[in-house]
Amino acid sequence: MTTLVGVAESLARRAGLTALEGRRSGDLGESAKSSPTDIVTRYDRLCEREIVDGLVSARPDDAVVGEEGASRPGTSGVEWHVDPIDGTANYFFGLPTWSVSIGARDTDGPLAGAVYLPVLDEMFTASRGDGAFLNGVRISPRDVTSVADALLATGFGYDPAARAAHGRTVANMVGRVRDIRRLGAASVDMCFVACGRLDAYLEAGLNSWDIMAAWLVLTEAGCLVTDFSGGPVTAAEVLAAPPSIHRGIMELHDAARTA
Ligand code: LIP
Repeated sequence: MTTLVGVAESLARRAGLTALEGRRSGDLGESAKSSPTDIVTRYDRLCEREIVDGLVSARPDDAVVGEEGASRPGTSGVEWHVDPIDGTANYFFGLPTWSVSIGARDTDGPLAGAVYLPVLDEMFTASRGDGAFLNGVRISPRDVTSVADALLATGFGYDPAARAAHGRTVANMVGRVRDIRRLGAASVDMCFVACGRLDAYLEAGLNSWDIMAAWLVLTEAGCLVTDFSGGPVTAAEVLAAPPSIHRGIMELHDAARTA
């Protein structure tokens, strides 16, 4: 029987190849979604359809929810959260950091997940209790001990007021860390913390499909993933870092928000 992570991995790879072919075709069929800068392409929809069809055939009793509208009830207690293209703006502009993100959860949290970066041919995978992997090799975060040394990543979401407020917060933080990156895909930021390419990540206003798979990659790699107050993470607030700097990043963010 194929494992949950095996299902996630093979569907993420297949959808990633579909999206890559779409990119090469040059006709992305894009349109605006929640705001003029929040775009969706024909390939977001096509990849979601491919993934949902694959889940229905491999796991007919599971529930599925997807960024482009997929919503299917289930009876097994397992729920899949699918972002067919996380980082659609990057995809549209031809930047390499976008992913296909597929995560499964039950009532105890994330169970299995795959985040696939087609341009880089990088597959991040995790299943609960079994560690986190990049292309089959176990990963862990960088050994960072001070906030001042940390390379932080963040994102801005699409709500204009929230973007402006977060911009001010980030301006208050940038002088206190090594530097700040905005790569443009939450799942990629999170996986990059898990493998030590970044040291910490924080963002507000995400959705379950942005974080489900990468949340597990992070925790299985040994990182802490919480909300901005150190409580249980929700899509509304994500703060991920190795335990050595998690509290420090949280305190810095808190001070920067109210400065
Ligand atoms: C996007 C993220 C990005 C974040 C946006 C959005 P999409 O996902 O991954 O980093 O800042 O709020 O959620 O819309 O490209 O799938």
